[in-house]
Amino acid sequence: MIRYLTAGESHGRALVVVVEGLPAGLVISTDDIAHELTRRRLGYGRGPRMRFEQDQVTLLGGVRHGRTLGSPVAVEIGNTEWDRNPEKWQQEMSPAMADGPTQAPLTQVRPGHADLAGMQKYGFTDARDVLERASARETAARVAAGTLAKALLGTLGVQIVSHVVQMGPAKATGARPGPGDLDRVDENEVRCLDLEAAAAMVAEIKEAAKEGDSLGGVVEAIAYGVPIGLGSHVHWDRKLDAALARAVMSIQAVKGVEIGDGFDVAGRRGSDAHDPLTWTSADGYARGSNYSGGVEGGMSTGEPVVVRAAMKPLATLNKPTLATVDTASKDPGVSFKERTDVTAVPALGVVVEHMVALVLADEAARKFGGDSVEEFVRNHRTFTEALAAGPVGA
Ligand code: EPS
Repeated sequence: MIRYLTAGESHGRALVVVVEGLPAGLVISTDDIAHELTRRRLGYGRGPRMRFEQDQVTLLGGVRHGRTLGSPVAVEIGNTEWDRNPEKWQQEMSPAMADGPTQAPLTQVRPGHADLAGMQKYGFTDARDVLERASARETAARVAAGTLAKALLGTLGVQIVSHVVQMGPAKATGARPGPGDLDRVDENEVRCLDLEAAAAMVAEIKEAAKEGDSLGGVVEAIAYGVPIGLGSHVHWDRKLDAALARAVMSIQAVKGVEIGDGFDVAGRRGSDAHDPLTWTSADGYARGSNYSGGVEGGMSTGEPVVVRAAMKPLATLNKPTLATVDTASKDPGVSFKERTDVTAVPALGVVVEHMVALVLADEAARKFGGDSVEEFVRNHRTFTEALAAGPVGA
């Protein structure tokens, strides 16, 4: 089973992630991780930090000569802000007692952010003690872990893509992209294949930017080639859709998760809400549609796994207008000003891909096991062959 822990604050020295449970022999490089981190940083609507933050990747352990050793893999993602702006951050975020306390505590908490609840829960008087970890910068560490998960899934032929389907009020229509289609996506743009919708999305972002406001939206991730039988119907905490929902909901600012056409089918009749089955001797089973998003009874069906995530507009506004209270003086006011993004919805797509990859890799490791990649792949092949030859068939 694949476990991982992330640590690190948004403006600290670095983020780190330790991934345990990967088999030996997985081909991985710092370039692979850096590539995915770059995709996460780009996307139209990001703030100025994303242009100068460089995500310096170091593999600290678990990889030798380009392959995993079966030991925990540790990845460090250095914050270039730390070195670029030493006067600003190195004392403010220093672990040493002698460097504190801060001269500039943040007390005008942002409505909708973790600030107030975090201060109340942990007994802090400076919102920075909360916001540094609540920041979506932490998703860089998850994407690094997810790159390893994607590589493992790649040995089984699984491919995961994502696209933006809604930005504020602007919605995309049209077909779900296939594995190769996303090659056409410009990672600097809104990451939407419906070009008319993409233009409307850019217009929405420009408009919100002008007003110092922020935008939410919806992304969709699709995993192709997922083996039949990941997850299980037998117990609530073994259901694949439940694991996906938890993982995706845990991403900063996500307020809704949908598997397949979950919310849409709720409004239909049963006769029009399920995926009809056919069987031919040449191709085995086929489903005429994929309303279920590739998961039935908590198990993968072999159809593409489809996960959608709704992100609220970021609570940090470039022009703060939401009413708040200063936690020190209790005076009314507007929240403190933080540099921020107009929207992080395109980046969310990349993060969802990697959280989906981590869940699917965990479930695949649980089902197929193996200490080496060779054994993992062999066990998958044996299962697939036995399934095709078995009484129910594939
Ligand atoms: C964020 C605010 C911005 C974003 C940051 C998340 O950072 P800063 O306040 O330093 O300009 O750039 O996102 C990232 C750093 C990242 O890597 O995604 C926030 O308020 O959460």
